[in-house]
Amino acid sequence: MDSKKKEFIKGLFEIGAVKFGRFTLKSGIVSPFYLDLRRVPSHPGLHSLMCDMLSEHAAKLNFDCVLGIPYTALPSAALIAEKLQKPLFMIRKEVKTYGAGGKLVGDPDIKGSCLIVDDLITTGGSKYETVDDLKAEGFEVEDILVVVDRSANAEAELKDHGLKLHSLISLDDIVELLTADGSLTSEKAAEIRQFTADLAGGKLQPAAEAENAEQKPQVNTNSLTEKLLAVMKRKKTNLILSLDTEDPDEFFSILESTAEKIAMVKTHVDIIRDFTPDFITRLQALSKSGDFLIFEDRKFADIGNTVKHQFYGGVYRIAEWADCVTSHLIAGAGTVQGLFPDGEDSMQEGRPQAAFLLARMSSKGNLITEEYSRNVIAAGKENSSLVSGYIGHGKDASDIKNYKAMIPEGQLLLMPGVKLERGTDNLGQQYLTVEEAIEGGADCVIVGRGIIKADNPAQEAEVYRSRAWKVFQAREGQ
Ligand code: S5P
Repeated sequence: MDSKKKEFIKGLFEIGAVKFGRFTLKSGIVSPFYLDLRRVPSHPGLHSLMCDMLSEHAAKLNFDCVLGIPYTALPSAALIAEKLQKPLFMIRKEVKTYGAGGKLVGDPDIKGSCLIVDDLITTGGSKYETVDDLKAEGFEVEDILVVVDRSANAEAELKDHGLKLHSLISLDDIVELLTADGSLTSEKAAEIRQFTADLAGGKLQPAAEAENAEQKPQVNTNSLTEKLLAVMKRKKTNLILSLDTEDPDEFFSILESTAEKIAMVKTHVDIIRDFTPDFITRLQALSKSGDFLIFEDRKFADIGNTVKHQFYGGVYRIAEWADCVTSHLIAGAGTVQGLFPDGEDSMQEGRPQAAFLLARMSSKGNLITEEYSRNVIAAGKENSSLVSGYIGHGKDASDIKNYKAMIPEGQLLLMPGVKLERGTDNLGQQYLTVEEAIEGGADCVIVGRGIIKADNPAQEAEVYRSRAWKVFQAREGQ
């Protein structure tokens, strides 16, 4: 795969134009991936890369004019036409019932062979209407150029109709690259391949209109969740280290020695003594080299406007470096909406970010009621593009199971208050065992003093990692 293709696919993933999870297409078919190239023109760098690639490809073909199918492909068709100095046409989506001209927008005196440009192709059939419209207007059509070919057999199908399909990338290219760089698990990759094979084999029948239709996530996953799950799979760990120390030297010494054991490090950045921005630079470098995410346990709780300042501004500028954060919902869903005021698009440089909501707590005498937990989870489900899951706890494994049953598929349960043995501290913290937490349904355990106060934190982290992962695998295997 050439370097432009690689850069383009990574860019698509970063801006959320490619997502993995469970998505219901307009046809009702549940798809394990989601492609939305409508986002691309809003990212000028990525858009010009895409249009360069399209123009390079188009330059090798023989045609007289260019036609873009609305809406996503219109700006790309315009840029190709501009670059190659060919006449541009567009086709109307809505039928015009008055004035001159039918479906075609452009100079009616120009004819010739027309290159059709579109963003996606799922089935060959979806392009015939445009081909027929063009022919009815006196054009010839031989070539169709799309950005992503996500079909299994559109090329062959179109060939039978005398049309040649060209694409910049295929779904296979996306799956291959994102699996190689660890953004996608091999299980998910296999699921996607199976899905396209089933689609091609007619086992799943898409409605023709599904192609450019609004695809809405059915439940409840988002890119940060996928990224966390990919790290967990890759490193075989569902351990989150809660590194609650005031001493930055101790912080980094423990983090360096435990990095390979953890999926995320949970920080309370406001307890760090003599905080300087260097702390963040170092933390980010380690997160990259050690392949773990950064989870700032800020427990936002204020109205949306205030948390916006707390997240983006101040000394810590948490939004610039945290992959995820904790938030209460006592002030209502406005709190998470304040964290991500433009939805997923407010996230930094396309880096996925999300919140975990405190739906239950581990501390004795906390004031959270069953009804409150339920309402938090309902609001988290409503905002599932911003909420990856919940912090929770329970009396025992069976209590956690009941709680887990309330959590929608696709969202995660993270559990603090976990040690190797049950117990309490002298300030009301209550500990369950690793096994109780995971058997009950926790997807990750959050462990602080159990590891950082051990004589050898690295060794202890391995004990927690292996115990938690073993139970998790046994549970997931069922
Ligand atoms: O209910 C909760 C929620 C959280 S995020 N109970 C908790 O203990 N936590 C956090 O988990 C707490 O702020 C601390 O950072 C960590 C538990 O640390 P430990 O030392 O008791 O394991």
